[in-house]
Amino acid sequence: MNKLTQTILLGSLTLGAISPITTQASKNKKPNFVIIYTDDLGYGDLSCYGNPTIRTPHLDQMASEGIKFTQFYVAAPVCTPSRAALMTGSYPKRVGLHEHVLFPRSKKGLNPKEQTIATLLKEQGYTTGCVGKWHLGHQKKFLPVSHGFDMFFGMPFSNDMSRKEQYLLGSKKDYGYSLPVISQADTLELDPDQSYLTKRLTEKSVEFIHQNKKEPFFLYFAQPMPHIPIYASDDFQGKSKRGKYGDTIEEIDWSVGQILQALKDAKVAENTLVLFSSDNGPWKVYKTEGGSAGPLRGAKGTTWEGGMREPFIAWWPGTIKPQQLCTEVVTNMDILPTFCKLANAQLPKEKIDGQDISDLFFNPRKTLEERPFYYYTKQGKISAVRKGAWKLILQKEGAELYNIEEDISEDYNLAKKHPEKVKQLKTMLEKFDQQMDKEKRQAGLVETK
Ligand SMILES: [Ca+2]
Repeated sequence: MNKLTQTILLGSLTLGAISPITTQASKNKKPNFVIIYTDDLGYGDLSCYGNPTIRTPHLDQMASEGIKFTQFYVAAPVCTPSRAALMTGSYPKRVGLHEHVLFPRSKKGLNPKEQTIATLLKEQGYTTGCVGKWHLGHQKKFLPVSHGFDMFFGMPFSNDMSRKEQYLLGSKKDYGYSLPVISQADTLELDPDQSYLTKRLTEKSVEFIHQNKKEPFFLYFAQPMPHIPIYASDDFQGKSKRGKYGDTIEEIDWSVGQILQALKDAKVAENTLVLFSSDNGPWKVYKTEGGSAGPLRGAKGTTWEGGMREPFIAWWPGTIKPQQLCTEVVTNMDILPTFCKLANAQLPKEKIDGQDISDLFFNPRKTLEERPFYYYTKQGKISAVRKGAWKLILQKEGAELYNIEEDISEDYNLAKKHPEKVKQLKTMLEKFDQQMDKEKRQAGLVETK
């Protein structure tokens, strides 16, 4: 045996001994994946993240049976870019969808050339379903069915992008459109009764799980709530202590319970990784009809922590140990490479920004190598960077520096005390964005609406 062969053999023996992935692989059974991605739900909206009045027993149980992450970031403080980051594993600017959200008159969408979680998993034999709000382009060439999803049932953009809903909100804004409900690429109806959206979308998701339980599947359940206008069904209206917003969250919690129960009923729970999060922070301008960011400063649309740090719960009975807490800095861009690793799928051919964090599922106390996280504004401008405990945020008046670990609420600006740190982080941020300018790819475009 030559030295190279010895090294390879030893290497694989060591890996085999420590990696639960090998156990999955040896069973030759690819795990199913479910992502439940809510809309505008804040860091402080769930009981298990400290909310004192909203009751979320199913999410609390999911967290107690799995891992609760405390430092999970989304790559943008608004819908479209956050979703682009989730689907592609990249900063929104890299895929050209960093400049605010798409509207019903937008001609842009996620470029069909981009490889998404769905396209990559589909190559591995997965059946893929998207239920709920897409918001990465409403024209046919941008819809989920053009991005690797076998099934789509839901809305192409936000639930307020409708003449009727704007009228009900008392606004004079007119998008000139009604909110469509789409099946695959066909419009089924316009302006659905939103009180029943959570129920209807949950039923579709449960149906998808049962229909595909024999094969590996990926379900992306993009909950359109609690984005304004918020709605809950009769069963939940007036039931929470936190008004209409609490009712809406409690119904989302019910929905999560239904999904987990469906996985148990289909006898696939032990082969399914379920992730729960939100696309961005709470829309506080709507006061009590918006959510809470808990101890975090800021809200949706800002690059303060409250705009971009979200609850993140991972559940995989039998593989993820119960009652785990993970305080590592992770992002929604890490989900794509993590799924690729767990499914033995190829990474995208083009450069991405996320990294595989599957080790944290098996050992939540593991320390990852420190890496920077960059915050872009809702208009797609570079705004802040976090590295380790430090966050530098650019303000009109100058750069501010916070020690996020000691000062979670970003109350105490330490820029004057640590000028070297400010300089170092500012250079890092500028270099990163300049590089991004060189590397960014184009969004998809259509000639007509
Ligand atoms: Ca959102």
